[in-house]
Amino acid sequence: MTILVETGSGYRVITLNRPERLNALTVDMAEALMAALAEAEGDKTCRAVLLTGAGRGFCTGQDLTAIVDASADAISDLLDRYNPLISRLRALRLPVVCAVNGVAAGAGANLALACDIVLAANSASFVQAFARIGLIPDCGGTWFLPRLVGGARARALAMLADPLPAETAAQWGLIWQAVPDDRLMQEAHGLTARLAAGPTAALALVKQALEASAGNDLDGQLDLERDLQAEAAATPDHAEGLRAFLEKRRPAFGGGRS
Ligand code: T3D
Repeated sequence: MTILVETGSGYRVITLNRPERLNALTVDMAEALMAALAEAEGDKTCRAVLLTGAGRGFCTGQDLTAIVDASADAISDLLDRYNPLISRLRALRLPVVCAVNGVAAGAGANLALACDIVLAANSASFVQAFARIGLIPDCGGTWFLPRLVGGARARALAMLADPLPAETAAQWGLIWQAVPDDRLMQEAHGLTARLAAGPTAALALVKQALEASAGNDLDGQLDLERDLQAEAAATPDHAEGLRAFLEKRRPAFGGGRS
């Protein structure tokens, strides 16, 4: 099995599972991931997703052994299979936490960056490895990098293809946090459980609003916020949040979503 799926209380853990190849991606694996995300979203009891890797790596991008003799057309066909995975993660109506347990290289780095909140073990690193093999960052790399770390750092990361240690990645804003290796999974589960107990519909609307902001001017974004806020305001979790505030207690969000 190229991925493993575990159902926890309120969330699912998806583990990339080709540890002998540092979880390098194959089309089968991308399709299995797509199916697992669809199942998570379709299960009303699932309110968050945690993505991680088995073994000492997170994911080293395309399995290079599979493309040794591939034509340029075959490579672009391959990206037609991977790109929907990146779009799906961004549009998923559930928060996705990524626990980067080791090296994240090539498309594997950008798979991590497509998630909502990225935690990494201190020993992990992020490598836009593409230039090492004469390619350009794909799977959203050229979109995520300048937005997360600015143009100067994006260019150096993409052109030099040097590993960026997790702690620097956190300092630069590429990821949320770097944590000691032995605390990574505990922290990641804690964060995912916290999100799973949150106002699920509102969190999905947060994703939608932030995603749209990249293509909107301020007026457009203000209009979108007004519309999405009306949707959030109509949820039982908003009513519960207000009641909890007035009653000076913690809210018990049901996470109802359409
Ligand atoms: O081109 C297209 O089809 C379009 C799509 C492109 C998307 C992409 O992701 S392109 C970028 C692909 N990824 C890379 O270029 C990274 C390749 N890997 C590495 O450079 C190194 O493995 C790392 C720097 C990430 C880690 O190095 P290290 O020394 O910690 O581990 P290692 O010994 O290189 O790897 C362990 C094993 O995993 C090794 O196999 P072996 O020798 O024990 O049998 C290695 O070959 C294998 N492995 C690691 N990454 C890949 C891989 N095998 C196939 N494909 C990989 N991506």
